[in-house]
Amino acid sequence: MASIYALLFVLLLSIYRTEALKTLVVNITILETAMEKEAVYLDGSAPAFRFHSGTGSGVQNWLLHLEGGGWCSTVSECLNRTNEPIGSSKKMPLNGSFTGVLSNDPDMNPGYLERNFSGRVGLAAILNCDKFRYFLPIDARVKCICDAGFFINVNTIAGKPEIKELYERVVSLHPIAIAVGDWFYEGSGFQNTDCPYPCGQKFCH
Ligand SMILES: *[C@@H]1O[C@H](CO)[C@@H](O)[C@H](O)[C@H]1NC(C)=O
Ligand SMILES: *[C@@H]1O[C@H](CO)[C@@H](O)[C@H](O)[C@H]1NC(C)=O
Ligand SMILES: *[C@@H]1O[C@H](CO)[C@@H](O)[C@H](O)[C@H]1NC(C)=O
Ligand SMILES: CC(=O)N[C@H]1CO[C@H](CO)[C@@H](O)[C@@H]1O
Repeated sequence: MASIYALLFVLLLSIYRTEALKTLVVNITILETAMEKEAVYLDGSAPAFRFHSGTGSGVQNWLLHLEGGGWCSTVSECLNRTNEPIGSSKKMPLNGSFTGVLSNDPDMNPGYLERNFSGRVGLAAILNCDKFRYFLPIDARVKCICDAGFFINVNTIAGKPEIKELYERVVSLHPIAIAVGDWFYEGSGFQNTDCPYPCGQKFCH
């Protein structure tokens, strides 16, 4: 009986501890200058990030977190995203909570003080790790952690090739997005397939 009470006590204590954990609230920073470099959200709004500086022994270390879920595979799905934080910085909450691996509470995040520069997300971490490396001092230690992004090309339990179809949609939609971007920013030959002036003005189509 005593051990049951002890267990209950530990359980209650851990519930209390979980609730007592501090939440780190961090404001948004909107990077208007990046728009000159054509780095924009899906809806054309300026890119945004949240930054909280390290402390103590972690002051020189960085943890870069890329938000996952960047794919949209149809025009309507992509359009819908322009109304969500994932597709528009205008829709991002002004402040957001840093929890889990981003938390500054050692109880919630034991590795906090040792954090080093790393990216966490699926494919974006795999595809961009070398690019991040390139921007950093040669002696910086870089780790990229991929916590998602592996898709096995097999049918679902219901017998449907969902992953294959999703990839097909993403791959066929993507060149359209590049073409529209190039056309808008007068970047490449896509404009040459456009109709001539006066129809050639931006947003004319
Ligand atoms: C976050 O934004 C709010 C509202 O604009 C402001 O009152 C607060 O001082 C900001 N916090 C920090 C840490 O900048
Ligand atoms: C887009 O949003 C509308 C309204 O919420 C919803 O009915 C529709 O299913 C969404 N379309 C896609 C492709 O997600
Ligand atoms: C976060 O921002 C909302 C408004 O967007 C505000 O009501 C709330 O007080 C803010 N929270 C903190 C902790 O700053
Ligand atoms: C956990 C880990 O790799 N920590 C390293 C982070 O980077 C600093 C140098 O900036 C190293 O001293 C740590 O060992």
